[in-house]
Amino acid sequence: MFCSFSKPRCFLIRAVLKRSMKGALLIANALFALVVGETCDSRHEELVLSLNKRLLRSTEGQNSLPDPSVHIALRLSPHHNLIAESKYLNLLKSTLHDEIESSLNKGEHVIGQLALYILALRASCHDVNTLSLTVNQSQERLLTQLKWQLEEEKAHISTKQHPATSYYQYSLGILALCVSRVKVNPHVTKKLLHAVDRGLINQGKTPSTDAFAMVGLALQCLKDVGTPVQDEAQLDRALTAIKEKLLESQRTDGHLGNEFSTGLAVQALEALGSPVDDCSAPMKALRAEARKGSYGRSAVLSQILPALQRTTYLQLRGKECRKEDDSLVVEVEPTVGPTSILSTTVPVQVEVVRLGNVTTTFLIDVPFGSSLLDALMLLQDSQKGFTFEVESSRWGPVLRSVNGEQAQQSKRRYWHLSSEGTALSQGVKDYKIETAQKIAIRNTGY
Ligand code: B12
Repeated sequence: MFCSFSKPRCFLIRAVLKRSMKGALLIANALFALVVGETCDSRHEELVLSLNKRLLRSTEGQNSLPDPSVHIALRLSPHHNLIAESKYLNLLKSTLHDEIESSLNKGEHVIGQLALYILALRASCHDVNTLSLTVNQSQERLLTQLKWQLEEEKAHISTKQHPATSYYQYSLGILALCVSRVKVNPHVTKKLLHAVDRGLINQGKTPSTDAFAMVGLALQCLKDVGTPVQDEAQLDRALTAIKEKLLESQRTDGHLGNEFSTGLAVQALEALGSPVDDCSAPMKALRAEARKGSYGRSAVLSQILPALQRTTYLQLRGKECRKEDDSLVVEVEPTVGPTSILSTTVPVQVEVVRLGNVTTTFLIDVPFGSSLLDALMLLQDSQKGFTFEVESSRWGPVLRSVNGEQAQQSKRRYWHLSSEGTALSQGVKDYKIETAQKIAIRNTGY
């Protein structure tokens, strides 16, 4: 009966024992993590709660346009302040609603805003069918308008080989219909699948992790509800390709794409069945960045919070809004003392590349830590022949015109920003100048 370890049968027994012990150890570890709620970071919950409160605070006394993605993030959270959320929803239903209606009447493409608005309503379990928009004197339900917008975009892709907006917004449109349980035209889906196949999911001219994430969320939603598509295998291929792109986009610091796309990428991976657990590198990177204070802007935070809470936009489909925790309180923001004015200045070279590659270079010394916007204002005031204009957006001011030259979105152009040849990952107001550098502002097509 004794098993001598030299016998082949006993080798087998030993191997099986070893493997099952390893398995048992893994299971025991997982159980332990579950029981003690291990997160690899004992202050994970505390951080998430403080970000949640900060996002809630951003909705108070605001006089700019309410942001539907802020509402979605607040509603996806397990902690709520139901009164504040309901006030914000009313603001969306008045101000944002009117804004979308007015843009549609001007013939502007606002598919992304309309989609986010519908997702925000869904996040509060509001019956989307009770709301309509009056466009060119005809009143139509929100979802009907969204379907039309998608049809227009589909036609635009057929004639111009790209949507009037972007595949990011096109996907948001598909996602909003899918989450609202409205059938998506298989031809609309087909255009998106083609774009994935042909490598057209870009921001500007470079592949975009954010866009891959949004496309992934939309396609996964279609897959989950079993929406009929023309080619099932093509859908599966696209989902696999997107998952790979998202995983490949991981940088050495753990971020997927960059600091600002990691939130959406984590959310998409979660939805695509490749969960990013609390101990993973992207989650650690998100927490580290949040602690550094990089996610101060509410538009940014609204894309980070769902990821840190391991929730996804796909959950809006089955959201019931019953028995919700109502414990979230807005805390008074700690007052920050006056920032010390540093006397050090840094030299900045600003290179403006206009249409036709006409290049002009300006030099200016700016106080250490100035934003690029401050630097451009100093340059403008210094009467060296530099002028500029910005337009406001949810993400802050967007540079629109330089020395009288416009880079219009309607013409698929923008002023691309880079420092020492590397594209900036923030806009003019958030990017801070701490070292001598050459900033290039180039009129670019996308
Ligand atoms: C598509 C896109 C663009 C397109 C927008 C045009 C179009 N027709 O769609 C183009 C190529 C023009 C663009 C430009 C830039 N973008 Co961009 N963009 C996006 C993307 C992928 C989707 C935006 C969107 O459609 N949202 C849905 C709609 C419904 O929401 P919206 O608020 O109406 O969207 C508008 C604004 O977001 C605005 N916008 C787009 N990008 C940026 C960037 C900044 C700084 C600002 C203020 C506004 C802005 O254009 C959108 C369409 O009108 C986001 C990704 C994301 N995670 O959100 C990045 C994103 C917003 N962009 C980003 C950046 C950094 C830029 C640039 C600064 C890049 C550069 N180095 O030049 C420039 C802006 C330069 C300037 N002139 O001020 C960052 C912002 C990060 C941050 N902390 O501020 C993001 C998050 C991407 C990333 N992960 O790095 N972008």
